[in-house]
Amino acid sequence: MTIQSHHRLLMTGAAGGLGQAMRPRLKANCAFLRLSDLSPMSPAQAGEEMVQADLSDKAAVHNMVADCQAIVHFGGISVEQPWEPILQANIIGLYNLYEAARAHGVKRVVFASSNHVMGFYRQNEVVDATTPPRPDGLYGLSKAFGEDLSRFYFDRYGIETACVRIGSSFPEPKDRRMLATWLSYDDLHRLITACLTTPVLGHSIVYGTSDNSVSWYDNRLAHHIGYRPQDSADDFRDAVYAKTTEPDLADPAVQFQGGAFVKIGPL
Ligand code: NAI
Ligand code: 15L
Repeated sequence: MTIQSHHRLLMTGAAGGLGQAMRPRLKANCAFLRLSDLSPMSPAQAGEEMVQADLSDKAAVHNMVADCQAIVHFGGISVEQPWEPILQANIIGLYNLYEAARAHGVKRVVFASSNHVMGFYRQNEVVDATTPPRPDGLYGLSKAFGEDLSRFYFDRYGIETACVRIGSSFPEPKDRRMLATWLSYDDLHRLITACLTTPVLGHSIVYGTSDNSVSWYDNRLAHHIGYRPQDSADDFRDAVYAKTTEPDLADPAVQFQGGAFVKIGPL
């Protein structure tokens, strides 16, 4: 299967953790990879283009999106923060991105949503794409807004979006919660590739985790995307148990899916 589905692919958030991890991988998905971030990025290599831009700057976002056929959107505030930066990057910034997508004819977006849209469900509950959101903070709330905004742009303008509710995507799981939420970088790339290549994406919600035995996410309603994880947090279980202490079951960070995020704030 060829994974090069689009001529020019835009990836925002290129200076961040996932942006840096996906940058070399996503070059296989396109002829030209356009990279964007507010922060400085390492210099362009063959097949790459760089556009430094603030998502809250409408004109800059239009310039960033022009001539691209699809977008992988990682840019924005990625943890709980005060309202003002979240408003600028994740609310106004996302509106600017979709308006630019509409204006420039972009038809497919992979939106990095978050497990924190669902953070106030308990770790013994299973959630799917139809379960009502229960964000665990302003950050999770901004991702829920992004999911609704992208649904509107699909219903009204036909722009397809995969809202990927990423669990915890890091080189390896850091704690016991991440044995359920972990998503390897290679599986994230597999998931993005599936979102970019599936014939009909529509507006879809998909949980982004590896093939972890312990899970509170049901991806049954995302089968049409064709994502098959190949890694598993299970391989790290013994090491994580050895370096972490017995969980306090009375602690909300242990009870709820959002972990420590449910206790943050107000900031
Ligand atoms: P990160 O914080 O390392 O990267 C985010 C990037 O966005 C940064 O390079 C930052 O400079 C850029 N950015 C922030 N505000 C901006 C603005 N106003 N204009 C332009 N760029 C701006 O986050 P990470 O871990 O790489 O996550 C990427 C995306 O995936 C984020 O949207 C995050 O919410 C989402 N996500 C990540 C998870 C993970 O486990 N890494 C889990 C769930 C969601
Ligand atoms: C997220 O949404 C964050 O972007 C990431 O840094 C992690 O905190 C992750 O969730 C998580 O829940 O582990």
